[in-house]
Amino acid sequence: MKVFDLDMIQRVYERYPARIAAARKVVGRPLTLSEKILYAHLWEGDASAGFERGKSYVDFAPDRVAMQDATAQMALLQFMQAGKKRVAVPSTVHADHLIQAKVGASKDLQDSLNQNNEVFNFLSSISNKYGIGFWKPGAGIIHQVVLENYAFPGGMMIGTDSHTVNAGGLGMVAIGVGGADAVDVMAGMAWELKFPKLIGVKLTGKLNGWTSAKDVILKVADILTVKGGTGAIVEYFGEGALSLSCTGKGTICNMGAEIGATTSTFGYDESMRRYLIATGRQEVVNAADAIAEHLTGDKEVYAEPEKYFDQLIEINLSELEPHVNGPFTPDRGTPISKMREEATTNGWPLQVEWGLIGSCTNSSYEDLARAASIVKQAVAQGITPKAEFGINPGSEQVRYTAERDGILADFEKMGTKVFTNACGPCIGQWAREGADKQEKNTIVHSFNRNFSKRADGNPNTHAFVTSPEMVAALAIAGDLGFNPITDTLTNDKGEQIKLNPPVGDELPTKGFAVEDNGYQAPAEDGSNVEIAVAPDSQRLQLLENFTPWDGQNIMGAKLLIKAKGKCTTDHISMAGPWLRYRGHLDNISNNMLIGAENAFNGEANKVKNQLTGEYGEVPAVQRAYKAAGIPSIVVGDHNYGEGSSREHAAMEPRHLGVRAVLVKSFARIHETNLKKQGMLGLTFANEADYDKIQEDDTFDFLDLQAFAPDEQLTLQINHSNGVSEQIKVNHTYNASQIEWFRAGSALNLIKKMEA
Ligand code: MIC
Ligand code: SF4
Repeated sequence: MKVFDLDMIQRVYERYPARIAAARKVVGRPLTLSEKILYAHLWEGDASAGFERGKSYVDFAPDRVAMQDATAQMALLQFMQAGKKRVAVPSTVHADHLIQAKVGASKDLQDSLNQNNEVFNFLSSISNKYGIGFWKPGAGIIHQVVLENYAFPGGMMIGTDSHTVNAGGLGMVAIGVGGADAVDVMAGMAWELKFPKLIGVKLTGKLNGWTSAKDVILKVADILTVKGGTGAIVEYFGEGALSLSCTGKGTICNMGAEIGATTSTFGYDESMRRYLIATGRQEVVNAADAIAEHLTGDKEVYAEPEKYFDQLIEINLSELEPHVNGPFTPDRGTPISKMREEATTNGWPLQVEWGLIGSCTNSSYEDLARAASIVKQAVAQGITPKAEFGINPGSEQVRYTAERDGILADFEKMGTKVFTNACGPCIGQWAREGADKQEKNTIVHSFNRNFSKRADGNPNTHAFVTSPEMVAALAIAGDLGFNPITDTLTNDKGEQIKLNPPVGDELPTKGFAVEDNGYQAPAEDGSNVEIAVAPDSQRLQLLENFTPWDGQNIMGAKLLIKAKGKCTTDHISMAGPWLRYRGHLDNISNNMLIGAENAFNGEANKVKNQLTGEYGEVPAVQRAYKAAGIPSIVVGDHNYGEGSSREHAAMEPRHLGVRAVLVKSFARIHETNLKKQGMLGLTFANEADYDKIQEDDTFDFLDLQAFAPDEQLTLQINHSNGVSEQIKVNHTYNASQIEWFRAGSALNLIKKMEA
């Protein structure tokens, strides 16, 4: 097969030496890999000045864009409005999120095609029209398909999914964004990002025994927590990094999303060469080898990293223990040797009911091979697995090859359900039997996120994240406290069996194979392709412009909800069953904030309607404010909007008339999404002011008319007892972002420029 967009990759590499030389001049010291990639992708071309990390807003020119079905709908509905004929950079759409896992691949995929026909047709024809490659349902999970086909060392891409960062495994700077950001790049405009801070992770030693690449990131997540990477690129280096496989590096970068990192990356090395060659991209290797020195950090940097990174972490792979993170948050790490004790102390059910292997994080050939080696031992030794088992291969290429090599057969011998090459249970597309009974139970999976209700909708499911091989061991044992390094299992003859550590080929010895990879190339000239959206469609809705700011201070805004604690994008705009409305803004708005905990009563989806004094569901109460023409605000806690890139979490409040979101701190993508959609995303200047917010409060923005970069805004809180107080709130809007707010949205501004 032909390498996709080889000419683009060669062009990027051709200009690398000059770009790096310019960067060296302005920065005036050795460069990290992250800086090289960033400076090589400046919108202005050769750097004319150095940037301040964590401060400067910089315009970049990413090389490509990736979108998945659940976010592409909104991204492309917006792109349609930008008035362009064709996308300006190579772009792809991947149908992976909308496919449910129920009985197994062939039936599930067919059911999904029937149910989502309208959406898939829309995505396929709009891709065709605008020159976008379309990967059909069943082709695989976006990030695996990107790694296999599109990622290249030293490249820069953005994608409408937070795990776009997976491509760091092939040495890219790949960043998750909202659809409106993708529209900028596809429309041929600059893409803006605050120049990231840099966290260095030095890996020494070598993985062994039961430890895998997943444990590196589980450990890093434990150290940095879900917000420790915010605004930073994590750059991995050291001898330990060289010993990891390319897909293993992908796993580590993938879950960098869970620490809020802008992205993560690794320098170009042998593992990447091997992977590129195995996936048919010798030409990319040839091109990369010619400029290899620019595709990794400078020697001086890695010799004295503390001088060049804002923060430095060191992990010795030789000493790293397998980790199991959870429940309910991916940063709660427990080494397997401590799990029994931790679980018992915290009342986590020890009995494991399901083991799931897959998701964009861990669904490579190597992942399946290593997990299969455990399963095989169990079958051979007469050990009956105690938990149920399901797998989602990452791509059709991986599935086909794994089937050829007998890996899937190993799983099937143990009664494993092989689901479609898609996200499946990872995003709540899992028809788990009995989940509606809401029983307290434990599952283990190799995914990246384990927020409450995510996989099966049951708030009492305790989901734990671990490596595929550990999922296999724990599911076979049916025991969360089982430590395969020290413990034994009883087989059907009553013998005590110790499992050998996992083994598995990094890449298939017979090479990858696939019959139909599921790719649809776009038309050369798509100008005649019609995009039809039925006016009465329940799944798709053409967008209307958001109204521009009227130039007045917002006065008399009601408090819609004061959210307490973790409020991820899953809480703000739930996935699972709601994925079906991702192309219909009004319909999906009925899930707005239904998962958020109301700080005043501890309940979800129950807030006071200040007009009637009665309690109602969040979307309904907000619709009442909207109907009455009354603005409102949302108040939240730390790391608000953590998780997904879904811009629905920003568009829904915008659509329903919420004007501002005021929180202690934001997750990066969500904050940008709010800005792009013309909302006010604000933070408390004094965190303790969160406590001042009462249930019956109304708010006046006193100096919005003077909204300016680096200037605080003043908010007057009017309590129902007649007392008013003023607080200061911070924002990170620069001048052009303030223009988005004034215009009503970034898209309104693009349209204005086109007109
Ligand atoms: C996720 O893992 O939460 C998702 C579903 O892939 C999201 C994107 C989405 O909500 O469509 C993400 O991570 O960005
Ligand atoms: Fe899909 Fe899960 Fe990966 Fe998101 S995290 S892209 S839902 S597999």
